Amino acid sequence: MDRNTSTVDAVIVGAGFAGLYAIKKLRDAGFRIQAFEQGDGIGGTWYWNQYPGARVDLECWDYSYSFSPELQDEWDWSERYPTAQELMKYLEHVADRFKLREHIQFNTRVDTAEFDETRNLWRIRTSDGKTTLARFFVPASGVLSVPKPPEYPGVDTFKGEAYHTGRWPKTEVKFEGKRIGVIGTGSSGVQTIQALAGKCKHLTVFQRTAVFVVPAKNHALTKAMRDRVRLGYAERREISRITRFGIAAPMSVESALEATPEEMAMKYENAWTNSQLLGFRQCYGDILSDDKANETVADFIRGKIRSIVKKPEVAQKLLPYGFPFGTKRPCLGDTYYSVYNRDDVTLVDLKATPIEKFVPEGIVTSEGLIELDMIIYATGYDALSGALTRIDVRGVGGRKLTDKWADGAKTYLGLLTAGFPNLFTVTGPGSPGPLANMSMSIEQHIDWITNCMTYMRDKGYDRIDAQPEFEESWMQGVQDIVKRTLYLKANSWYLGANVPGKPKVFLPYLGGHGTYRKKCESVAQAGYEGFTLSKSTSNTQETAGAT
Ligand code: N01
Repeated sequence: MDRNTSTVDAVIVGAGFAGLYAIKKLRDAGFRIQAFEQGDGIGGTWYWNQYPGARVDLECWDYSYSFSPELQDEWDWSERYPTAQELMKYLEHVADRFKLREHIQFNTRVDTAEFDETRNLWRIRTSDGKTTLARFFVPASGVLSVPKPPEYPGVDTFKGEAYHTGRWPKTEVKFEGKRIGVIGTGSSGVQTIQALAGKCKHLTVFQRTAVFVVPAKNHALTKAMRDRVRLGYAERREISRITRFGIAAPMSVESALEATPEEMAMKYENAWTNSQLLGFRQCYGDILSDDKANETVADFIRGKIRSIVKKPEVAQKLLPYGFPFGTKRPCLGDTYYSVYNRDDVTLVDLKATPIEKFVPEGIVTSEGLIELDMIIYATGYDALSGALTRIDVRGVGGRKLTDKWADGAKTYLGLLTAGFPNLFTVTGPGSPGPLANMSMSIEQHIDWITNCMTYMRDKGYDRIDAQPEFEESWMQGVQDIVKRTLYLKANSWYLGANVPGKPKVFLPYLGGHGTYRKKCESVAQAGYEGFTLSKSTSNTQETAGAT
């Protein structure tokens, strides 16, 4: 073997929440591992998303690792929804506390991954020109990590500063005295807009689709608050593991259609006042499955928007229509709607006045030129499958992953895709992924993967592949579940609808985190039902659950 090639048990991609936990779990289980990270530091999503106002929208108690009670006890969060900077500090602490850095090669991109069928090894080539041979390939590269650029003529001709929220520079960006345009009003746009209003000369928001923004009610945490949560933390985590969204939030089973107007008004007022991401969805069991039930929430929030935004013509543009509440991820924000009462903020409704082109001085809409010094693209991501399809992955018979996924990504259980043995996806297509608490989902995936690799090592197997018929049936199940909901009515990134040319297939499993966890456990207990396990040396093959 030449000096440029090394061999390990597993290659991990990424040093964010998923990558760090994969490094810890697999190393502790005795596997030799190598992780590659494109950035020059720890943090993954939070490393790249240092845009103004960036913070998580799940409470810190839930959006954090649960694997170590000691870590849980010693880390003091400062706010209910920590900033990207605080999350980075937390992840850096985790990396140092568990001595994970030594396994990570920074500033290194994985370019290609090719499966060697004769030896059941992945041959992984990286941007430093080196090759790593690995039995297992674990891309933990995130579900929202490939920024989607805007698709307008002349984008490159703009002479001012231009940034994507998902690739925020590490150097300081100055806003004072500048005319800034923000394109996009999803979670990233909403946070950026709130943070920049009043901090620059003029802010112009280019809105294609108005979103539902519910109050964040972020606040600083006191010692008493932290102590209170710690008292019941173990139980909170246990409950989270069996719930639909991976957090301990009770979901009502009542129908909104059977509620009296007074009851409903009280519940919705309470959800607005004591807000959190799931607040409205907790109120009734049919909000995500029945149009009329959903409209009661949508209507309530539209009423709030009208009451906050002083100019009726601006309020009108901000009213979300055309998709049910919750089918695009709702955003959290405390000042979002009131920002539009400022004289130094302008809202451009792109449905009425579309962008025609970019020019050196700014953006030309159907109403003329808007001069800008800076443009911020909050235009989202090629979600779920994007990070994996950016790598040139070739499986059995040299088949490209991009060819296999040309009509939509397919996996069995969101864990393996047939024809690409020993490649484990983490919170990817076919898993609850972003529709549940990501940190809880990540731990569940990595635990399952580690147990599976350990089982294979103990039994002498060196290859695992998903059986195509199980994969088909799993993905069919994913589609069957979503058809019973309202999610297909929105052009969301869950559906790939935000990326021109991407097949429109709903990728997350909507059956719930708890149900999914149980299914994964039962598959493992049944000897990895639906997977084929084999040994290259003896050519022994075991097909679990073959029909
Ligand atoms: O991206 P998005 P995001 N011209 O895809 C618009 C997580 N997250 O980065 O709706 C004009 O949601 C697009 O318009 P439309 C969270 O899961 C979490 O904001 O497609 N506009 C939309 O308004 C979130 O859901 C946190 O019509 C264009 C926006 O850009 C996910 O990441 C913070 C356009 C994109 O919204 C993604 O959020 C941030 C174009 N050509 C992110 N192309 C927290 O935890 C796109 N748009 C708080």
